Amino acid sequence: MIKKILIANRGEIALRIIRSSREMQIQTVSVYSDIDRHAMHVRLADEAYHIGPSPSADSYLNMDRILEAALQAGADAIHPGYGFLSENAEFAEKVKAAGLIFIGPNPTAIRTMGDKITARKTMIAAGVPVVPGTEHIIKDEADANEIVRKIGLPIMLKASAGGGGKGMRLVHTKEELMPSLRAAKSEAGAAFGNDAVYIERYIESPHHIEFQILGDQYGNYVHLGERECSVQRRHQKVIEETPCVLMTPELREEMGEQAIAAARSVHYEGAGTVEFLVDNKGNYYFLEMNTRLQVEHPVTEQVIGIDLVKEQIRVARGEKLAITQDQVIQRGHSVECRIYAEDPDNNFMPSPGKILKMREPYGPGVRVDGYVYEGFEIPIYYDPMISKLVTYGASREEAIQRMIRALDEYQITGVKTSIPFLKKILKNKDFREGNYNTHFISTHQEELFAKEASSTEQEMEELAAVTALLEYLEERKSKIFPPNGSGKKHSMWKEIGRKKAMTRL
Ligand code: MV4
Repeated sequence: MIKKILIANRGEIALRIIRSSREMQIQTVSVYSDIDRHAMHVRLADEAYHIGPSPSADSYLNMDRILEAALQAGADAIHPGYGFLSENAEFAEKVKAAGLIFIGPNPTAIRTMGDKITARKTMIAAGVPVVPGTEHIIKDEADANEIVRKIGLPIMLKASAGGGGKGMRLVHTKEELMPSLRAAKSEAGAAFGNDAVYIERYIESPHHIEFQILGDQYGNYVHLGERECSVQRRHQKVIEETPCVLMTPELREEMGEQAIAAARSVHYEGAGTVEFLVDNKGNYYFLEMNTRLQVEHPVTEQVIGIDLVKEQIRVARGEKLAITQDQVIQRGHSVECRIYAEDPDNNFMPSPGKILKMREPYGPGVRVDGYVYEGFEIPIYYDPMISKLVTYGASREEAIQRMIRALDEYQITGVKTSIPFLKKILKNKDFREGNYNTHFISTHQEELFAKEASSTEQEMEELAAVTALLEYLEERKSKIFPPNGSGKKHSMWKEIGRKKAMTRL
């Protein structure tokens, strides 16, 4: 039984987990750092424990403090959310050793998929197609030459301890190979404390398509369809959608089965994601498996009609999957936009600060997974994501049109946001036609970063906020000092001073 869950996270995902827990009548415990004392996840949980200073290394990554809070609160499970400790095998082990349930896969699955060379080996053994390349760590320069001779150029050098684009290097020519190899190894060593590097053939203009899977503790699996995540900037996803425009029922069934094979090979339990690169001929290759609930999980929830957090909890408490593959039906279309406190006109610099005024969109087919409120100050210490705006529609066209409408309604002042940039993507012809891959943003650079449109919009928002404030002040002023009708100008400032003096008398 799970009666009380500690959520080892913050922000929108902490709220997301609190909500599902509450609907299941499970108590919730939040943890928070110094700066998050007044954060929404602290307010919405049944209990909250302070776990340390603001930097995540001292709080949200502090395993012992989190475990201490869990034991003190009498929680029987820990949900790690995404990021932070969610893919840390050692943490999953510690949670178990403390007699608690880790809401996630077994530590071995996390470890296997966390090391990208081990993951590749495991996939090859399971018969899942991987990008042609090495099955082992590159031993030396001769080894690298031999591999390149076999698979040809261009290739990508990737850090085994990396993932998500960290420590990657594209190599076009023989001359670049050795310097790139040396650089990649030293970078990986410095960044991850592990300089193991492997080689993959470079896939030109691929799509990033991932499959959501769900497994229980008894070896039952279903896949919940795909998400198209090719709209990325510096390996950060910007827009995700499901279903994917280029998917066919046949390809979906085949890739879904391979995703399940990947999960099965590591006895995966709970919700997980298998990422693939898909080329324009429909060839697909395993890339990575994410052993956590992902940021973009809501689009799957919208079209499948399932609550993934509840499923994670049910699996963790030992229930069998309630659905079989033939009961999984994708209905309609869903799009997610990640709203960041970043300045698209200034190289996406983080724009932390206080939310002054905010009006969030709602209405048919709109879901906002957020956590900020008016007066909340977005901390500099963590990811600057403000919210995820998710729309649902009967068709792709409706979901996109709804997204544009919702973005038009969305008003945030106090910080710069990625909203104007998102609108430009949604209005782009190629995006509208579903004609895009991982190069989309760089291909449409000029159009998407055309300055006037977005800065004008931002200025209009600011002007609207200032106008609202002036009108409010004007209204208050006329209540306190009704117009005297004499038409004679006098200093309001002096008059306020006199009134203050009067009240002191
Ligand atoms: C690749 C690739 C082409 N060929 N691997 C980037 C993130 C990381 N998950 C893997 N990435 C890539 N790996 C081979 N063998 C191209 C990318 C890539 C990419 C992948 C998904 C989404 C956006 C991307 C942007 C640039 C490069």
